[in-house]
Amino acid sequence: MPQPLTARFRERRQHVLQAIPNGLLLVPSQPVAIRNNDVEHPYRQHSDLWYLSGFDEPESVLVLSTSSERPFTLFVRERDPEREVWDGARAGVEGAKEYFGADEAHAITKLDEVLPKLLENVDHLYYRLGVDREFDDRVLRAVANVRRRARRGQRYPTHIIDPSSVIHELRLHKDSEEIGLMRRAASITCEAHRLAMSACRPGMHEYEIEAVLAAHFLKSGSHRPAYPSIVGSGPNSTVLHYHENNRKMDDGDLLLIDAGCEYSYYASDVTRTFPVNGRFSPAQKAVYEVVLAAELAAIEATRTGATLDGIHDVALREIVRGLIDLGLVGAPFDEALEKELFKPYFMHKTSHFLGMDVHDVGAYFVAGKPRSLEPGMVITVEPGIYISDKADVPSAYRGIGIRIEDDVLVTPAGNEVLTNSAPKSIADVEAACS
Ligand SMILES: [Mn+2]
Repeated sequence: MPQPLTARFRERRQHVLQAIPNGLLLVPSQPVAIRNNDVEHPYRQHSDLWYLSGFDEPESVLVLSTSSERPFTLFVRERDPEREVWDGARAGVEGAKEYFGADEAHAITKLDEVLPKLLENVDHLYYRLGVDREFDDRVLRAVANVRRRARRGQRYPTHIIDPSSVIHELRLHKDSEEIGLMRRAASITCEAHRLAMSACRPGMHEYEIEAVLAAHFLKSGSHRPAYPSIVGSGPNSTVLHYHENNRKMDDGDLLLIDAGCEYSYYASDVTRTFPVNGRFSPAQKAVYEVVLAAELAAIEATRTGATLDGIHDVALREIVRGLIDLGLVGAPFDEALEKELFKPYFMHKTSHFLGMDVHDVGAYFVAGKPRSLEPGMVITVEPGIYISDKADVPSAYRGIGIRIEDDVLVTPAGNEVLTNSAPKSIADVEAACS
C-alpha cells in the first residue's frame, strides 16, 4: 500500500537535482525475478529508486529532470481492479502523485512514447548502462529518437553518465532518519543473536538456530534478512559463505552465525561465534581472544579521516601477532606480514560499507587512493581466524572458525558501535549461552 510521502525523500531529490545541471536522471525499478514456473521471488525495490521516492512497486521508472519546473516524474503500473484482487493494491498514476509526491506520473506502458519528450533539450543523461540490456535498448532508442529531431532545433543528450557519483555518494553519507533505521535494524539483530546463543544445545541442527533468527526478525517488523544467514558449526565455521545450515551440532563445536535483518530497507550485518555447549575450550578461547583483540583495536581505529585499508592493517597486525603467539605461524612478525603467512587463516578484508545494501554503495577509492571516512558513514568491522579441519596444526585448533563483526557509525567525535548489545566478551557470551 502507498506510504505517506516524507520530506526526507523530497530533500534527497533536491540534492540530486542540484548535482546534475542540464541533466535528467533515470532509475528503473528492480526487475521481478522468477523463482520457478509462475512463482516470483519476494519483491524488493531497487535501493536507488526507493532512496529517492519510497516507491516500492515493480515495473516503475523514476525520472528527475532539471529542465522543468516539475522535475519529478514516475512511471508506474496503472490501477487494475481485477489484478489488484490477486496481487494487492497499486498506487496507480494518481497515487504516484498523491502519495509519493510525483509532479507528473504516467502509466509504465507509455514510457517509450513519453521518454523522448522528456529528453528534449537535456545535455546529460544520468543512467547506469550495462545492468539491464533490454532496458538499455529502450533508453538508447529514446535518445536516438530525440537526436533525429535535432534538426528542428532541440538539443539531445550527448553524454550518458553513470549516476553513482551522485546517488551513491549521497547514500554513503547517512542522514539522521537513515541512522535511526539502522539503529533499529541493529538492535533487532543483536537480540536475535542473543536468542540464538540462549537456544543452542548439542544435538540441535544449524537450521533450528536459523529459525530462531528468522522468527525474531519477522516478529520485530523486519521483512527479511539483509542477506542469507550463515549458521556454521564445527568445521563449517571455517567456510566463509557457508549457507547449507543443515549440520547436526556436536558437544565441543563452535557455532559461527553471520546474520542481520533488513529493517525498512536498511541492513545490519553481525557475526558472533560461540560454543554450542556454552563453554569455550582452552584452544577456542585462545583463538577467540586474538580475534576479539583485533576487532576492538580496529573499532578503536574507526574515526573521521581513517581509511578502510588503515583499519584493516590494525586488525591484521593483531591477528598476525596472535597467530605467532598461538604457534600457528612460525616466523618473526615482519616476515609473517611480508610473506603473508597469515593468509591461510585470515583471507578476507576487515570492513565494507553498510547501508541499504549489505555491501553498500559508495566509492572505496578516490583518485586512486583509499578514501577517508567521514561522519555519517557506516562500516562493518569483522576480522576472523579460520583454521581448516585439515590444517597441519595441533588437533585442538583444527576446525576452529571465529569471526566477530559489528556495525560502526563514524561520528564527529570518533565512532558509535550500533551493535554493542550482542554479547561479545567471553564472559558475556558464556553467560548468554547458559
Ligand atoms: Mn559483513
